[in-house]
Amino acid sequence: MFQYRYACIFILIINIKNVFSTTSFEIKQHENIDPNGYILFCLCMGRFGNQAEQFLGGLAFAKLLNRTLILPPWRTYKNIPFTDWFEIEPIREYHRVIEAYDFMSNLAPRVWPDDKRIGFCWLPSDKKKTDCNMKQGNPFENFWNELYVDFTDYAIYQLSYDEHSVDDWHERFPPKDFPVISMKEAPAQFPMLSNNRKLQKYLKWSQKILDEVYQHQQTLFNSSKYIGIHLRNDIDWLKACSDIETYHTQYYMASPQCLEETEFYATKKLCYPSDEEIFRLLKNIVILTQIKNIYVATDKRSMVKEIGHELSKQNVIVKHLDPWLPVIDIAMLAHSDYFIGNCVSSFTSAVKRERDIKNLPSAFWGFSN
Ligand code: GFB
Repeated sequence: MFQYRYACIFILIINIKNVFSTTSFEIKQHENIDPNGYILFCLCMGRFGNQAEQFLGGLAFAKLLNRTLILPPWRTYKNIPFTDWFEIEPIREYHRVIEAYDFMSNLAPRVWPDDKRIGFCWLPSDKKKTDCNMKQGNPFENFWNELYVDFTDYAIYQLSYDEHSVDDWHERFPPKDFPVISMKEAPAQFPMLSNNRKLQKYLKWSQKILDEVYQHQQTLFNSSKYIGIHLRNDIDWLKACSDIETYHTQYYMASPQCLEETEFYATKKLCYPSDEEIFRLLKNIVILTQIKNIYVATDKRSMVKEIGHELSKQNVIVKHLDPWLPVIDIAMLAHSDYFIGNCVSSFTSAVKRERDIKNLPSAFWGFSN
């Protein structure tokens, strides 16, 4: 009898322990999961500058819907985890985010099981959901494959991404039925809305990128002041600029960054400045700032010799790195003491936004000074 009573107490203690540990385990799991749901999208349009503008729009949209943003990988010829280039914590000051590979390994098995993976496409109402083609072609197919995502169903919508549609989004796609809204394209405009430019302040370079920048600054200029210039002059750009004046618009690719509050339209001079314009403006800035070091970032023609020759009286030192990663050029330009860029290029706009946040001076070819 005595032994039986002890055995019962022992079993009771074990059960109580189990109850507590199960409960705390469940709570712990719940703590990680956002009951408001998640948003994921492919940065599938253009290269880094385009992607960065779209990313900031998508970040603003995630906050509007109050869903956690799954930070998408940047897209080059492969997926680059978001955190390879940028820190995650500063973004959390603005909104809830989780890195995409982290989400896929740790939360997707519970939040987004294989049979719940619905691809979302903006399509006109006369289209069917089978027209969504989430994974058709490059980079779409590669983007999702590298995240190990297949879709079992599709949803099409004609909703916009601004504050007027928030209630419609919640009504049509409540988090309990659609825990993850995974979109074919970024829920954002290109060129980006001017109001979202300020979100740049949450994009802080990763330590790895910063270390590389400081190393180059040391090697090239002994860590002294330099003027950074962006020369966008490859053949794709020549083509893109060739008939720009026929559109009579302020909204040609990234051009709102300098034209939006003016009465001017985008011009060829702004888009593809002549060598003379480059020498003219650069010389003015060298004389104005008394900075002799010049860092050239370009996709094609660096003009190192030509600039050295034209500005020989100013004793300039002209360096071009041609880094393996284009974002190193962006970070080098963003950290320069004066910057001259191409108003129509979103590569420049990534630099300019960062400098504006830090109150650093910038100018555009064919536009100022
Ligand atoms: O950044 P991005 O979207 O700016 O694309 P745009 C331009 C790409 O060209 C960069 C390379 O991401 C780089 O890969 N590139 C341009 C550079 N300038 C430089 C530079 O100074 N240094 C280095 N290292 N690389 C849009 C494209 O470009 O132009 C569209 O996104 C389309 O796909 C359009 O091609 C015509 O806005 O300048």
